[in-house]
Amino acid sequence: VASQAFTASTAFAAKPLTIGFSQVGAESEWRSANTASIKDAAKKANVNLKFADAQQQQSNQVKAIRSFIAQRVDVIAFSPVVETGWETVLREAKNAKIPVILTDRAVKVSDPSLYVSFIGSDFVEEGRRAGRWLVDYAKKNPGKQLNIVELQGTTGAAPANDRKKGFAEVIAADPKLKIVRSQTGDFTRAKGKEVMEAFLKSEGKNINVLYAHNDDMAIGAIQAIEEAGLKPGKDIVIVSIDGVRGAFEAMMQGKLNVTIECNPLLGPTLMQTAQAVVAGKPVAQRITVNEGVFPAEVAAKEFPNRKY
Ligand code: GYE
Repeated sequence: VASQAFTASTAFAAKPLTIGFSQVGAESEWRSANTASIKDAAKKANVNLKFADAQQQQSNQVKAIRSFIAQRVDVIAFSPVVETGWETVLREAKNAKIPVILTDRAVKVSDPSLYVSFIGSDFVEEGRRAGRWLVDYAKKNPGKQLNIVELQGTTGAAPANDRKKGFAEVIAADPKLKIVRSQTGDFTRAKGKEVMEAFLKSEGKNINVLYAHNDDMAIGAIQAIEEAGLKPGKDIVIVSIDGVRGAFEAMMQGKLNVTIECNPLLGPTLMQTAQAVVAGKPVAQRITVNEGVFPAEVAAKEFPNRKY
């Protein structure tokens, strides 16, 4: 239904599409892979890509979207840094009859016609997978209470909200699993390290498990754990999300216990969806991605197959 409003430009399908894309930033290995995928897919699809890096600031994204509207691009795509606060600018795009596609992260808006499609992972499910791995681990290692510290993603971001929610939902089944500290590390290595240092200072040897909303924060935290004289992956069990190369390397060194895959290679699907929308073809409002779970035991075998 939503795509019907945007059929006007179908007459010139042969002319290369112009897509304005507002990226979150360059905060993680995941993000770099996502950016590379989008740029590469645009080139292959002969799409004229106007790429803007928002440096993790919503205000920069709003500015970029307004500039795309002023330039009258064919499609606006963006990965919203946070979930809320988009109604006004998305209505401006709609009034200008420029279709909007969300990639990677979702928005919370009261009017679903403000975007045509959302391409990205199910972050709640990723959080559940992390939780299930830990519940399983606790079953195999029965005994005392397991104190968990949590490194959250960027405050207000869909993957931070949802990964927290899915994980909490699953670990609630086991009273031995308890989150003792939870704080944002903004999805970066530097912040992950800094916050883990603070956790170690206040909780000392009481920490049994680290749950990090992405691999980069886990990698930063691994450094903090080693500097504190502890063994990451052994003294502190570590569960994280993304499945980037750095995580596989950490697993092969025995420093990370499991990574839950989140696929950043959304470029080709974005280009296809944008072309379909402009051609007036119906597109799904929600496009998800298939993803796996990779425990340390399979890391060496899987490493050569990894694409990011
Ligand atoms: O997990 C994290 C990145 O939005 C799914 O953002 C993405 C997340 C990803 O910074 O590494």
